[in-house]
Amino acid sequence: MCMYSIKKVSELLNIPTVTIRAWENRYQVISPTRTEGGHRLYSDKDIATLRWLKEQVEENNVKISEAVRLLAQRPEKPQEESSSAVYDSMIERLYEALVDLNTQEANTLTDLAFSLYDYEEVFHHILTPVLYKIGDDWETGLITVAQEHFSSQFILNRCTQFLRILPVNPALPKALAFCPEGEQHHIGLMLFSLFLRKKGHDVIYLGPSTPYSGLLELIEMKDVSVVIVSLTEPSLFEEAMGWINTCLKKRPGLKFIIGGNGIHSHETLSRKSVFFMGKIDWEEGYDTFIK
Ligand code: B12
Repeated sequence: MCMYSIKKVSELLNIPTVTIRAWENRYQVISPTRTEGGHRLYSDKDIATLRWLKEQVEENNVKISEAVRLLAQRPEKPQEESSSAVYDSMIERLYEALVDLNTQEANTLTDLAFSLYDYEEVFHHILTPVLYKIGDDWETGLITVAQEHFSSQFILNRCTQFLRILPVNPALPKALAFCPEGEQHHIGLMLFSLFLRKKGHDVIYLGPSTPYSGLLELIEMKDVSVVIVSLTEPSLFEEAMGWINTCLKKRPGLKFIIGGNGIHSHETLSRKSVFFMGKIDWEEGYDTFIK
């Protein structure tokens, strides 16, 4: 179970700390536990109750005293906040900040997310869904290209910061990560590179639209053992497989990990050398293929 400080609850729900304390003292609607130092700690259930009260006051124009009375009368108390409900609210607020081109608010929300959750949870359950929503709304014309560019650039910047600070263990196999020429989408590549960096692997990150020419020489020169490829555009898939086959003929010991929405499994390639990885099975794939 997650426990949250009053500051986190305040940021998460957008309710001032003084209001939270007032509701608690005046109406005893929630009873947070205390740390040894006496600081309040709120549960998911407390958060659900506060969120429900806030909705009554702000959306239904009900006075807080009346909202508390209604709460007591409700046959069902607000459900304990599931992580997915908290994720949904973060996704919604970050999305709003990004399409409003509000860097400060977007940074505050992202900092909050990183302080509440493990960073992989933030990437997979908050940042990726925000980008998918941005993509859907851009496709239907709800938001502009500028808003989409601002959002993806913001998220990419936040991810790059991690790549700089994570320490490298030189004893682990070295990786090289790239998107083939023509492929601009590289946030998925960045996330998987961060996953490997967190394990301690050195990752040479080449990023989007990288030409194949000269790559194998670079791999040999830098003693790379694992090559990471990300593809969103399906029409680039066959060429990528052709290049991998050529590499494997020259360097049979190389390993390739391929992911992204543009890939589909390829039976002709050896499963020992090439691993097609999905969206969430990274730990398992890592254990069976790289470790
Ligand atoms: C941001 C974005 C862009 C940015 C990219 C910026 C950047 N620096 O990456 C820019 C503006 C450049 C762009 C351009 C285009 N885009 Co765009 N873009 C998006 C958007 C909104 C988000 C993509 C993203 O980063 N998602 C978040 C990441 C984390 O998700 P992901 O890539 O799926 O990765 C996950 C998994 O697939 C996996 N994964 C990915 N790679 C790898 C690699 C490995 C090894 C592993 C293990 C796993 C893995 O892990 C990730 C976590 O789950 C999507 C919307 C969407 N639904 O994705 C559209 C989207 C991908 N774009 C689309 C289109 C059409 C385009 C353009 C053709 C538009 C145009 N007409 O110019 C161009 C193509 C450019 C090119 N040649 O590549 C379409 C793709 C349609 C298709 N082919 O199926 C989408 C789906 C939008 C839409 N709804 O129509 N885009």
